[in-house]
Amino acid sequence: MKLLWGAGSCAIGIHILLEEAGLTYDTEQIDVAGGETRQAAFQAINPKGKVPTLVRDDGSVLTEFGAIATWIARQTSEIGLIPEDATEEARAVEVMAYVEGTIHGQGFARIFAPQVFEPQDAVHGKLGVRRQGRDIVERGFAILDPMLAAHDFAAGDRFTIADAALFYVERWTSKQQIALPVHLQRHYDRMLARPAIQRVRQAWGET
Ligand SMILES: N[C@@H](CCC(=O)N[C@@H](CS)C(=O)NCC(=O)O)C(=O)O
Repeated sequence: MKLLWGAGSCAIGIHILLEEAGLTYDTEQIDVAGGETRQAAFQAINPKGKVPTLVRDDGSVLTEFGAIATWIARQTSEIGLIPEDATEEARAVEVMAYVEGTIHGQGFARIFAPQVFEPQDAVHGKLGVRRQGRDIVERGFAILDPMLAAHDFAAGDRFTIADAALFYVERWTSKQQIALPVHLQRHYDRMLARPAIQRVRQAWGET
Protein backbone atom coordinates (compact mmCIF):
# COMPACT_ATOMS: atom_id res chain seq x y z
CA MET A 1 0.00 0.00 0.00
CA LYS A 2 1.05 3.60 -0.49
CA LEU A 3 0.26 6.67 1.61
CA LEU A 4 0.04 9.95 -0.29
CA TRP A 5 0.98 12.74 2.09
CA GLY A 6 1.83 16.43 2.07
CA ALA A 7 4.23 18.43 4.24
CA GLY A 8 2.59 19.84 7.36
CA SER A 9 -0.68 18.05 6.65
CA CYS A 10 -3.03 15.90 8.72
CA ALA A 11 -1.66 12.90 6.81
CA ILE A 12 1.01 12.69 9.51
CA GLY A 13 -1.59 11.05 11.78
CA ILE A 14 -2.07 8.25 9.26
CA HIS A 15 1.66 7.85 8.71
CA ILE A 16 2.04 7.50 12.49
CA LEU A 17 -0.66 4.81 12.61
CA LEU A 18 1.06 2.84 9.83
CA GLU A 19 4.28 3.03 11.80
CA GLU A 20 2.68 2.19 15.17
CA ALA A 21 0.96 -0.78 13.52
CA GLY A 22 4.24 -2.03 12.06
CA LEU A 23 2.75 -2.45 8.60
CA THR A 24 4.72 -2.51 5.36
CA TYR A 25 3.97 0.51 3.21
CA ASP A 26 5.35 3.04 0.74
CA THR A 27 4.85 6.76 0.79
CA GLU A 28 4.69 9.45 -1.86
CA GLN A 29 4.98 13.13 -1.08
CA ILE A 30 2.42 15.34 -2.77
CA ASP A 31 3.09 19.06 -3.25
CA VAL A 32 -0.11 20.18 -1.54
CA ALA A 33 1.01 23.81 -1.14
CA GLY A 34 1.93 23.87 -4.84
CA GLY A 35 -1.58 22.74 -5.83
CA GLU A 36 -0.82 19.12 -6.81
CA THR A 37 -4.03 17.89 -5.12
CA ARG A 38 -6.00 19.98 -7.63
CA GLN A 39 -4.26 18.50 -10.64
CA ALA A 40 -5.89 15.87 -12.85
CA ALA A 41 -3.34 13.15 -12.06
CA PHE A 42 -4.02 13.37 -8.32
CA GLN A 43 -7.76 13.79 -8.74
CA ALA A 44 -7.85 10.63 -10.83
CA ILE A 45 -6.71 8.85 -7.65
CA ASN A 46 -8.76 10.89 -5.15
CA PRO A 47 -11.36 13.22 -6.68
CA LYS A 48 -11.71 14.93 -3.27
CA GLY A 49 -8.22 16.35 -3.83
CA LYS A 50 -7.06 15.66 -0.28
CA VAL A 51 -4.34 13.92 1.65
CA PRO A 52 -4.21 11.54 3.42
CA THR A 53 -5.02 9.20 0.54
CA LEU A 54 -4.21 5.52 0.91
CA VAL A 55 -3.78 3.40 -2.22
CA ARG A 56 -4.11 -0.23 -1.17
CA ASP A 57 -2.27 -3.18 -2.67
CA ASP A 58 -5.29 -4.11 -4.83
CA GLY A 59 -5.32 -0.57 -6.26
CA SER A 60 -8.43 0.51 -4.34
CA VAL A 61 -8.26 3.88 -2.64
CA LEU A 62 -9.27 4.88 0.87
CA THR A 63 -9.91 8.52 1.78
CA GLU A 64 -10.94 10.38 4.97
CA PHE A 65 -8.76 10.26 8.05
CA GLY A 66 -11.25 8.30 10.15
CA ALA A 67 -11.85 5.65 7.50
CA ILE A 68 -8.16 5.12 6.82
CA ALA A 69 -7.32 5.08 10.54
CA THR A 70 -10.04 2.50 11.22
CA TRP A 71 -8.87 0.28 8.38
CA ILE A 72 -5.25 0.40 9.56
CA ALA A 73 -6.32 -0.39 13.13
CA ARG A 74 -8.28 -3.41 11.88
CA GLN A 75 -5.18 -4.83 10.15
CA THR A 76 -3.49 -5.24 13.53
CA SER A 77 -6.34 -5.49 16.04
CA GLU A 78 -4.05 -7.07 18.65
CA ILE A 79 -2.22 -3.74 19.09
CA GLY A 80 -5.44 -2.05 20.23
CA LEU A 81 -5.30 1.03 18.01
CA ILE A 82 -9.07 0.70 18.30
CA PRO A 83 -9.96 -0.48 21.82
CA GLU A 84 -11.81 -3.78 22.10
CA ASP A 85 -14.16 -2.49 24.77
CA ALA A 86 -17.21 -0.91 23.10
CA THR A 87 -17.30 2.16 25.34
CA GLU A 88 -13.58 2.81 24.95
CA GLU A 89 -13.95 2.37 21.19
CA ALA A 90 -16.76 4.92 21.20
CA ARG A 91 -14.59 7.34 23.21
CA ALA A 92 -11.74 6.98 20.71
CA VAL A 93 -14.06 7.57 17.76
CA GLU A 94 -15.68 10.47 19.62
CA VAL A 95 -12.35 12.30 20.03
CA MET A 96 -11.20 11.48 16.49
CA ALA A 97 -14.48 12.70 14.96
CA TYR A 98 -14.35 15.92 16.99
CA VAL A 99 -10.80 16.59 15.88
CA GLU A 100 -11.55 15.93 12.20
CA GLY A 101 -14.98 17.50 11.96
CA THR A 102 -14.78 20.46 14.32
CA ILE A 103 -11.22 21.40 15.31
CA HIS A 104 -9.81 20.68 11.83
CA GLY A 105 -12.82 20.88 9.49
CA GLN A 106 -14.40 23.99 11.01
CA GLY A 107 -11.53 25.59 12.91
CA PHE A 108 -8.15 25.12 11.24
CA ALA A 109 -9.77 24.99 7.80
CA ARG A 110 -10.91 28.62 8.35
CA ILE A 111 -7.40 29.61 9.47
CA PHE A 112 -5.62 27.87 6.55
CA ALA A 113 -8.11 28.63 3.75
CA PRO A 114 -10.39 31.56 4.75
CA GLN A 115 -11.13 32.30 1.08
CA VAL A 116 -13.12 29.06 0.88
CA PHE A 117 -15.49 30.37 3.56
CA GLU A 118 -15.58 34.04 2.44
CA PRO A 119 -14.79 34.27 -1.28
CA GLN A 120 -16.44 37.72 -1.66
CA ASP A 121 -14.27 39.86 0.58
CA ALA A 122 -10.63 39.04 0.05
CA VAL A 123 -9.22 41.22 2.85
CA HIS A 124 -11.68 41.85 5.70
CA GLY A 125 -13.52 38.61 5.16
CA LYS A 126 -10.35 36.60 5.54
CA LEU A 127 -9.50 38.26 8.86
CA GLY A 128 -12.96 37.62 10.26
CA VAL A 129 -13.01 34.01 9.08
CA ARG A 130 -9.56 33.38 10.53
CA ARG A 131 -10.67 34.83 13.89
CA GLN A 132 -13.73 32.62 13.81
CA GLY A 133 -11.54 29.60 13.05
CA ARG A 134 -9.27 30.42 15.94
CA ASP A 135 -12.25 30.66 18.33
CA ILE A 136 -13.48 27.25 17.16
CA VAL A 137 -10.04 25.71 17.66
CA GLU A 138 -9.56 27.22 21.12
CA ARG A 139 -13.02 26.19 22.23
CA GLY A 140 -12.41 22.67 20.92
CA PHE A 141 -9.15 22.34 22.80
CA ALA A 142 -10.79 23.66 25.97
CA ILE A 143 -13.44 20.94 25.66
CA LEU A 144 -10.90 18.15 25.13
CA ASP A 145 -8.40 19.28 27.77
CA PRO A 146 -10.20 17.91 30.87
CA MET A 147 -10.36 14.46 29.24
CA LEU A 148 -6.57 14.39 29.21
CA ALA A 149 -6.41 15.31 32.89
CA ALA A 150 -7.42 11.83 33.98
CA HIS A 151 -5.59 9.79 31.32
CA ASP A 152 -2.29 9.84 29.46
CA PHE A 153 -3.98 9.19 26.11
CA ALA A 154 -6.90 10.70 24.26
CA ALA A 155 -9.31 7.85 24.97
CA GLY A 156 -7.91 6.16 28.05
CA ASP A 157 -4.68 4.49 29.07
CA ARG A 158 -3.23 3.46 25.73
CA PHE A 159 -2.41 4.89 22.34
CA THR A 160 -5.32 4.71 19.88
CA ILE A 161 -6.44 6.25 16.59
CA ALA A 162 -7.69 9.21 18.66
CA ASP A 163 -4.13 10.10 19.69
CA ALA A 164 -2.94 10.16 16.09
CA ALA A 165 -5.77 12.57 15.26
CA LEU A 166 -5.24 14.74 18.32
CA PHE A 167 -1.50 14.92 17.61
CA TYR A 168 -1.93 16.44 14.17
CA VAL A 169 -4.07 19.33 15.41
CA GLU A 170 -1.90 19.88 18.47
CA ARG A 171 1.10 20.30 16.23
CA TRP A 172 -0.64 22.93 14.10
CA THR A 173 -0.93 25.32 17.07
CA SER A 174 2.65 26.56 17.29
CA LYS A 175 2.74 28.30 13.90
CA GLN A 176 -0.59 29.96 14.70
CA GLN A 177 0.49 31.15 18.14
CA ILE A 178 -2.35 29.20 19.72
CA ALA A 179 -1.50 28.08 23.26
CA LEU A 180 -2.37 24.49 24.07
CA PRO A 181 -4.14 24.00 27.41
CA VAL A 182 -1.93 22.29 30.00
CA HIS A 183 -3.09 18.67 29.63
CA LEU A 184 -3.04 18.80 25.85
CA GLN A 185 0.47 20.24 25.96
CA ARG A 186 1.53 17.29 28.12
CA HIS A 187 -0.18 14.90 25.71
CA TYR A 188 1.63 16.53 22.78
CA ASP A 189 4.98 16.21 24.57
CA ARG A 190 4.26 12.53 25.29
CA MET A 191 3.42 11.96 21.63
CA LEU A 192 6.65 13.62 20.50
CA ALA A 193 8.59 11.15 22.64
CA ARG A 194 7.07 8.09 20.94
CA PRO A 195 9.60 6.26 18.72
CA ALA A 196 7.04 5.79 15.92
CA ILE A 197 6.33 9.51 15.84
CA GLN A 198 10.03 10.32 15.87
CA ARG A 199 10.57 7.98 12.90
CA VAL A 200 7.76 9.63 10.95
CA ARG A 201 8.98 13.14 11.72
CA GLN A 202 12.41 12.11 10.53
CA ALA A 203 10.93 10.71 7.32
CA TRP A 204 9.11 14.02 6.83
CA GLY A 205 12.43 15.87 7.15
CA GLU A 206 11.39 17.62 10.36
CA THR A 207 14.18 16.46 12.63
N1 LIG B 1 -11.91 15.26 5.51
C1 LIG B 1 -10.56 14.98 5.08
C2 LIG B 1 -9.77 16.27 5.20
C3 LIG B 1 -8.37 16.14 4.65
C4 LIG B 1 -7.74 17.49 4.42
O1 LIG B 1 -8.31 18.55 4.68
N2 LIG B 1 -6.51 17.45 3.91
C5 LIG B 1 -5.79 18.64 3.58
C6 LIG B 1 -4.41 18.63 4.23
S1 LIG B 1 -4.51 18.62 6.00
C7 LIG B 1 -5.59 18.71 2.08
O2 LIG B 1 -5.32 17.70 1.47
N3 LIG B 1 -5.72 19.89 1.48
C8 LIG B 1 -5.43 20.06 0.11
C9 LIG B 1 -6.44 20.88 -0.61
O3 LIG B 1 -7.50 21.20 -0.03
O4 LIG B 1 -6.17 21.19 -1.78
C10 LIG B 1 -9.96 13.87 5.92
O5 LIG B 1 -10.44 13.62 7.04
O6 LIG B 1 -9.03 13.19 5.46
